[in-house]
Amino acid sequence: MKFISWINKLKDKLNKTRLNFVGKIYNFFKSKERIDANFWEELEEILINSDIGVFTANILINKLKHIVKIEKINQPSLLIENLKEEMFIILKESASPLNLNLDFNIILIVGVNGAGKTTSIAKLTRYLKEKDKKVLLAAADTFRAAAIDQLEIWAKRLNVDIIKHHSGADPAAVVHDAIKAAHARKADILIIDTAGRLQNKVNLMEELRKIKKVITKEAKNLNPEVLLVLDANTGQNAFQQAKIFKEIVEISGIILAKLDGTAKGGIIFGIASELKIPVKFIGIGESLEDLKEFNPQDFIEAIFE
Ligand SMILES: Nc1nc2c(ncn2[C@@H]2O[C@H](COP(=O)(O)OP(=O)(O)OP(=O)(O)O)[C@@H](O)[C@H]2O)c(=O)[nH]1
Ligand SMILES: [Mg+2]
Repeated sequence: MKFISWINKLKDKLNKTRLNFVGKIYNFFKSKERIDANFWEELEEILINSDIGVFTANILINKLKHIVKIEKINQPSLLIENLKEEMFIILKESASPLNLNLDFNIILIVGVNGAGKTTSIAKLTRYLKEKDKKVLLAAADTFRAAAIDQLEIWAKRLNVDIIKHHSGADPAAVVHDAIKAAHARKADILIIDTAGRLQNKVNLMEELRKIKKVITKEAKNLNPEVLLVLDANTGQNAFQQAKIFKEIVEISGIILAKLDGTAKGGIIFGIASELKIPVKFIGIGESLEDLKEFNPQDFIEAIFE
């Protein structure tokens, strides 16, 4: 019963992607009578327009062409299940859960302004608290004046400690103090909020490099989870951001925020297949419970049914 209502909620939240993306695919497959050159061309166009990206659209088309040849399929509508299966495989191959097995872990949150970093940190804190983890927050976005206050409000609401300096302080120094505090207070997980000024790539690179250096030094070679928060509404732009951040810092996973109310959910396939970065969580609303572990099976069910 619980499972059914969860899938329904996900379906509801992914409504726009379902209608605009998979809905178009369904209509197309149903309207076509033959599988010919024209069919492949039009399918490619639909996939590319759905923010899946050229690279991934071509992978899917080639796989379907192969299936048509091997299984001698001649009716377009018979191919829908194959497409669904291939899309599932793309997501499944890149899936990888958050590493929670260590005694102590650090999650570094990066992403451009307004992507949803701080909100996702609050949601992630709630998620981890439910797993009985002791969470500590570090306000290392010292660039925007209100950023520290915003994180502090969440910390109070969630009843977790926060390490902060004044606005304008060195983010790496905040991280240094936060790691020391995390050890002293026996926290299980330290989550670090960062500033997302991609406009100045050199500064950002320098800032993240310094933070990583502090982590390596203070946390004894611990390999942090580096989660990039992307706003699903930005479609192909989110893809470009992921590419740029990947050049700056080793990204271990993605939080795809704001999947509710966007028709651009197709971007998730491009990220998984072309960038090979696992989507670890999806954000499907503004409240604390609106962050879900990404489950490829549920996602495919929700957009295809
Ligand atoms: N609908 C919806 N809104 C979201 C989601 N995640 C975040 N938001 C909203 O997006 C806005 C920006 O979120 P923040 O968490 O402040 O983004 P940020 O990346 O920390 O922004 P900066 O600190 O300015 O870089 C807020 O109004 C959030 O409520 C989501 O999954 N769905
Ligand atoms: Mg923020």
